[in-house]
Amino acid sequence: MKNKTAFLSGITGQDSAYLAKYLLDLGYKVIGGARRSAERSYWRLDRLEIKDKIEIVDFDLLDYTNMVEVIKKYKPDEIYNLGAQSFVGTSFRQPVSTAEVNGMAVCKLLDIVKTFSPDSKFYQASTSEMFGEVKESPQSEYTPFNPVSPYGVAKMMAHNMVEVYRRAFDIFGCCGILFNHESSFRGSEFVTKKITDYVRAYKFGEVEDTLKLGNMNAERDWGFAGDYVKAMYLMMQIDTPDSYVIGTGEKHSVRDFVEVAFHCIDIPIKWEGEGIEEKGINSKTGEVLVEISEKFYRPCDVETLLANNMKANKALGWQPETTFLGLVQKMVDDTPF
Ligand code: NAP
Ligand code: G4F
Repeated sequence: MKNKTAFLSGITGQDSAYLAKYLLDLGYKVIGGARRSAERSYWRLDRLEIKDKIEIVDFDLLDYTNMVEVIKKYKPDEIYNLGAQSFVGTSFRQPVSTAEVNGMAVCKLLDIVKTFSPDSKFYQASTSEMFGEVKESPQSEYTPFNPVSPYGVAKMMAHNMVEVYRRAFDIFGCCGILFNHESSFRGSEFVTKKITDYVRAYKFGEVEDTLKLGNMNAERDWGFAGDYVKAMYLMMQIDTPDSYVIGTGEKHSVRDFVEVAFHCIDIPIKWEGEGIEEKGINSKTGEVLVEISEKFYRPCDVETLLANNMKANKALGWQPETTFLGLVQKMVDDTPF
């Protein structure tokens, strides 16, 4: 039997690295789409030693002609649309480009699939950020969306569009409503990576300043990216395309995350002060390690997220394998698995 072909947009990102490795190990031919930049970085693929096993092609979600060319040429068995402007904070400063890449481009890509490769299965990277100011807790596939960021609004448009193309045009379109998933491959601006990079630097005596953070009360359902890409794959293998919530069912605040990360290097943290005056202190030495900066607050924030992953558990047999402590430890140790 011929090996299946998978096309992954956003091949330079965190999730594509894990998914590409997973699919290559299953015998897939993997084609990775990367947009042009002054100097493309494949450090994640290099760390996994898979860069040379992937066919890299130019692919920009903002260029219709380019998207047509790639989909027409490869007609992949499976398309995983993982490319996006993925940082919520930036979406408040760049709402238009975020809407173009995360929303409108997905509509264009779906139409290209419908026209040039209607048998391709399509995976869309939807997000728990669409739940926004949550209407119920925990959140399932039936919880109404209520986004509070341009990122969430754009992703909701893409999500709804996939569901329309599934119903109206019979496209095999799946949406993974993924809750926050992290790893040592996470981009450095995300809060988990920012914290764990600091903790590791502190361990090696390499910090010169305190760690500055924003909303410490925000709660997230944080899981391990390596576990989540398996759910993406599973969604594309069952007979009927659908949308699934993927998360751990456990939530922690940013403050908890800081404590657990320092615990990984045997430093107990105590907290003093409130709001902008709050400080995280090394309780062994009295040294101030964490301070609050208004710079890292958002105009609106999602205060809490918690997944109900029952549907994925039943239909896909998926469940997370990595514990919260296991995830934080991997990040502090800077190990991808
Ligand atoms: P990531 O590490 O930020 O990767 C995003 C990728 O998209 C990068 O390869 C980036 O390329 C690419 N990209 C950006 N603009 C593009 C454009 N105009 N055309 C083509 N590619 C473009 O994100 P991730 O964490 O792997 O997330 C993967 C997907 O899942 C994203 O769609 C994200 O929104 C979504 N998601 C993530 C999470 C999470 O917790 N990680 C949760 C839910 C949903 P450059 O390297 O050139 O910037
Ligand atoms: O790490 P974050 O930037 O992730 P956020 O906003 O939840 O978005 C991530 O998860 C989404 C899934 O729900 C994805 F769709 C999205 O692509 C991305 O992967 O922030 C997490 C929380 C926020 O409440 C933020 O306000 O941490 C809070 N926070 C507090 N201090 C901070 C900081 N966030 C960042 N990035 N930097 C801080 O200093």
